[in-house]
Amino acid sequence: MTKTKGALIGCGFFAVNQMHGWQDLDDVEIVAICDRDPERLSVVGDQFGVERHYQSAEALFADGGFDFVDIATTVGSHRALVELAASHRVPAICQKPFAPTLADAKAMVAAADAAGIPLMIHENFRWQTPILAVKAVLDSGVIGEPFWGRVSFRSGFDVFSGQPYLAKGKRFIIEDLGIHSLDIARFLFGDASRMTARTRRVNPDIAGEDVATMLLDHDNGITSIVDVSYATKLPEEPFPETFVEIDGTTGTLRLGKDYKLTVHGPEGTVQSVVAPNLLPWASRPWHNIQESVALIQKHWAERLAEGREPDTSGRDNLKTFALVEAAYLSAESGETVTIADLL
Ligand code: NAD
Ligand code: 89V
Repeated sequence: MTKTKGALIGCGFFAVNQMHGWQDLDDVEIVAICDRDPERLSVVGDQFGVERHYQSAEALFADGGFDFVDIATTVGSHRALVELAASHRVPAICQKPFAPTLADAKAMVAAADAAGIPLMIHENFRWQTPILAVKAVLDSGVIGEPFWGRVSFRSGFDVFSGQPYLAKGKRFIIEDLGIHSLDIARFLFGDASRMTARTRRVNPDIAGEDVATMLLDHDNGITSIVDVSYATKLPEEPFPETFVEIDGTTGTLRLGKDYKLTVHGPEGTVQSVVAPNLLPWASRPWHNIQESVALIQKHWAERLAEGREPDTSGRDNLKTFALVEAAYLSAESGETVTIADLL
């Protein structure tokens, strides 16, 4: 079998999951890795048996020999790296958040389009098994036409020990975590036209907001609430579970703690557990996110082979990123923001 060859840029905290995800795919091989930090290059190179190491992305692309690049660096480098991939006409995956600003994200989509390469944002939360289960219930029609929804992520988990940069940015929870929740809202309820948001910083040791409450008007008339918090101290820590509530014209759906799904419809109530699979390399409580990494990367490999745009393409993700930008604008001004004014 001829394998699709990939290169990974950024060998930090999260990239290890991405390397495992690639290793799980029989028809993909990561042939080269790149990180400015030689120690991370050695750690990841040794763990996954990758011999070609680069400290500069320019040198990696100059040598070439791969069919796509997986960019797993933090947001500040995303635009330059995607534009570099485009200049070499190499299909690219870029981690979320897409870019520091919407203008950067638009420029990245334009660069990929001009080069004729696919660009996928690694927006994996919609690929979580429980979220896919919720979508399947909605599509089945059992709760009728949804008219109200809530996507909620409230936790007191210490994310700063694994990802210290999260404590330093002026923007925190909407840009890092709310971005996933907003994408889930789009996935379940469709595109949104207006955003109203309020934010707070509860933790005095960080620079950005750690609580956000967002109200979305969706194009199809659904109203949803997306609420996120890293300042919520619960008796049982739910990290990293997303809870979902949906009311429809003929029933309701609730996704709650420990992945319990309750669907109430005209025929009665069905309860089930829609827990993610614990992949051999995964560890609790991250296994839900880790499985979604494997699933989105499988999706990329399939779409690349078929020559079709991935679901979370750069073009699609501009609409999620616009909600992030709108939430910050709304929280700052106190006004409702019209999404079309940003796109
Ligand atoms: P990290 O700081 O641990 O790792 C980033 C690595 O990239 C570092 O080793 C750094 O040396 C390297 N790097 C940065 N700029 C570079 C450049 N220009 N060239 C080469 N190497 C460079 O960060 P992380 O926690 O692994 O996060 C990386 C990205 O993944 C972030 O955008 C973060 O938001 C995202 N993330 C996504 C999820 C998810 O579920 N999708 C979860 C966690 C983190
Ligand atoms: O998924 C993420 O983007 C992570 C975390 C779950 C910690 O917010 O940064």
